[in-house]
Amino acid sequence: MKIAGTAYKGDPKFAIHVDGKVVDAETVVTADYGTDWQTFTFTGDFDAAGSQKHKIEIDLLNDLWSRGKGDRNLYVDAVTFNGVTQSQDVAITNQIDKDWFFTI
Ligand SMILES: [Ca+2]
Ligand SMILES: [Ca+2]
Repeated sequence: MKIAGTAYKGDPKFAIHVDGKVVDAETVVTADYGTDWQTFTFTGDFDAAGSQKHKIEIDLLNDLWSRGKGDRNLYVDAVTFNGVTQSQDVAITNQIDKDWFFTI
């Protein structure tokens, strides 16, 4: 996944779940949104029980916002799962989880 963030009193952190299971509990994003991106790769065996539908969930763990001062957010440029890329831009600006669905 290709991600950038806006820092405010610290860098944003995210967790990844695939099909409801924790794949990575905490990753820090240091790339500044607007000037840079970071690419993160996570591996695992996700083809459980013959299911071909998969849900990737990205959670912003440490949202922070203060009017006129700063906003800690994540910005997702693309998510690739098993070679399939979804490139819609998704902003994660608060603690609402965002999901990507893949059928492979
Ligand atoms: Ca994109
Ligand atoms: Ca925020």
